[in-house]
Amino acid sequence: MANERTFSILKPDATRRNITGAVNAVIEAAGLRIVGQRRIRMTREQAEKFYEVHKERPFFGELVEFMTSGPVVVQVLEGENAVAKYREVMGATNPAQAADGTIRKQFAESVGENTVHGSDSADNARLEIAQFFKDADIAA
Ligand code: 3AN
Repeated sequence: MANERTFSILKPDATRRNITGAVNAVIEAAGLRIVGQRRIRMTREQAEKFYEVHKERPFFGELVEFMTSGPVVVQVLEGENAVAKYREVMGATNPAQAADGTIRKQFAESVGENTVHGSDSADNARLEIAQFFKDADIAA
């Protein structure tokens, strides 16, 4: 698998607890390079668009509330097989099921407040990156 990019969000529970550096250390230790990074306050419109695939799910309202409840750090990560690698480093959605050493096992508070987002495919990574970054800011 060639060099690849994925999209990451350090969620409001991470900025609130001042652990963004600790999470970034795990990301970098796994061999992923942070090639784009910006701390933002997501608008309701941005959060609803970002999580559009989940809009019929019972937790959608709660998810949008949470993602707009405080600052987030949006990131572009690069590395060998970055999409799958980052999913592995994040761990299972529910921290109770996440493997030892994963970000969610170490830091996540609950299935909703689970510290990080990572794209689930290379196609979604491209779309998600385009929602939050200009090409010129993340040029190789
Ligand atoms: P992942 O983030 O591991 O790809 P998804 O795509 O199933 O997981 O869910 C997207 C986000 O929705 C999760 N990161 C989590 O914040 C939230 N979420 C998923 N399942 C639940 C749930 N049962 N209750 C509350 N929030 C949830």
